[in-house]
Amino acid sequence: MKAAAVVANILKREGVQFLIGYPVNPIIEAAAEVDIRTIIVRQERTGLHMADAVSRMTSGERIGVFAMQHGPGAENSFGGVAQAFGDSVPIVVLPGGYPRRLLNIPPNFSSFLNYQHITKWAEQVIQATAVPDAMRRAFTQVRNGRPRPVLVELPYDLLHEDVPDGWTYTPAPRLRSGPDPRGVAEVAAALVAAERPVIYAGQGVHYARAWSQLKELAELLEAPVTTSLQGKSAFPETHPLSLGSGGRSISKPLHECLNNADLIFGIGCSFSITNYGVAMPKGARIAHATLDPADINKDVRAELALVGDAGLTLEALLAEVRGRLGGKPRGRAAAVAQRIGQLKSEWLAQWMPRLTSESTPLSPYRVIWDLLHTVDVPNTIITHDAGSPRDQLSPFWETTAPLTYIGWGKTTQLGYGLGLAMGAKLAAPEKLCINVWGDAAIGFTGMDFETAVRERIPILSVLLNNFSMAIELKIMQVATEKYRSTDISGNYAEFARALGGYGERVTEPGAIIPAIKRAIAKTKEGTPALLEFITEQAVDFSIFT
Ligand SMILES: Cc1ncc(C[n+]2csc(CCOP(=O)(O)OP(=O)(O)O)c2C)c(N)n1
Ligand SMILES: [Mg+2]
Repeated sequence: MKAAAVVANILKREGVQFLIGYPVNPIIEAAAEVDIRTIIVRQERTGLHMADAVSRMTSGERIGVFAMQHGPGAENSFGGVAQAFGDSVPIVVLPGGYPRRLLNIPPNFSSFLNYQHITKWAEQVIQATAVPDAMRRAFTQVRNGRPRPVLVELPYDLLHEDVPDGWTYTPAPRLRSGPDPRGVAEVAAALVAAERPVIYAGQGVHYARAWSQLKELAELLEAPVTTSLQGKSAFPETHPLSLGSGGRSISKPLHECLNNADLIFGIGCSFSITNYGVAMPKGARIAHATLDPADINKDVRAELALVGDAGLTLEALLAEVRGRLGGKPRGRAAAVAQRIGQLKSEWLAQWMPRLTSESTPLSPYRVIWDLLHTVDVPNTIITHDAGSPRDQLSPFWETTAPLTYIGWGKTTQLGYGLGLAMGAKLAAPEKLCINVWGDAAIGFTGMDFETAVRERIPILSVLLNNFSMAIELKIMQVATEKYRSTDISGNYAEFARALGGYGERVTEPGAIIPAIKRAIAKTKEGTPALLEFITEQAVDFSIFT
């Protein structure tokens, strides 16, 4: 069997249903031969974003895989892999390599060398017989420990060579490790002793599918819960103990409760300092549970720490906390919920004029508010983009079911959201999958709307067109005044139609909801839709300093 066919067979055994890729790479043809659906994008970056969403939306149960050619394909993929590394997403990247006689000779691009710092595992295969071993190593790495991209570079000539009969392959296991029981007792004691604890959940809870354990612990401790952007939807945001998600912009209950916490318990999170995550208050007491010891004491000092899978950690803590509390809550919940509820009403009252604004150009907040109240939220997966749409969407979009929001931002590549929505639709075809982006973001990856049309991936794209990079207005005042440097232009509804999708431009507040309904109907018929809302250059965000 040719090495390319061996790779395809191994992917099949690993449960891979889609090979997303861009030619030339013989693995694409070999995958089609074994009935793995091949999906060809318009540029590598979007394909990686799609693979990324497949992994995220299945909690790593089904790993997204992307294949591209040596040289330009590998070079052009860098952004997609870097984004997955930044946000800790487990994907398998299969670049072709130059033929072995030219493999490591300048100026030929070496994926093995160049991807070292944005993968957790990178291997260059130089013998056809080593292909099964290399794939076993890659899948074992990607399924275990800290989720991050892995890469196997397969030289072009090698892929056409025979792997001798007799090779075998067993799918890689997914192994979990639990926290030290002594540490669990310490953290449980601290949580029980705390008067005003706050739980901060990261995406580790999604990967461990530990949503019910998180809820049980929060309800037992009667503690408010927030999440990182990546962890958003790990806890129902309509729950009386929810503070909403962290991010650059946040809710008032989150700001107040976090700053008044006497203990912050982070579960399945890295606590990495980022502009796109809520900052931990100075001097806060922190208990940090994560599966990656490299995150402990990295950006925040942890008074207490646990290393292990988020599900096993929460289960161990639940047993300890139950023991200490005699199995039931202490009767704090009503007061905690009342305080959160009051802060939330104050905050929403302040924002309601923006969320229900009748002005034109449209308020982006009105578009988001109408969208939230038109879709079936638990059956919708939504993602933001970089720029203002992220900071406008994330605090006001209340998730009610796990894995219904794809939050990101350890690095913030404009244009990421489109591929995420497309990958989410592949992983969860029954859900409405939406990306909300600005007119600068569409400039990066917009051509892949054609991929959504051609590959029958009927997403809903919500474009907030303000003919500007509004988020940059404050910091590019002179360049804007002198040279119009933040201006951009385009008619994206026409663009969507030109690519074979459904496109509609919306300018009036009363037309928002009917347009959303028409677009959803189109997605149900199998046609991707793009709604282009003409919005004001809003620069107001729910930021607390
Ligand atoms: C690849 C990349 N380059 C640069 C940036 C920096 N950046 C963040 S948002 C933004 C402009 C966003 O404009 P738009 O998408 O139209 O949203 P708006 O703020 O206008 O609502 C820029 C340049 C980025 N996030 N990603
Ligand atoms: Mg804009």
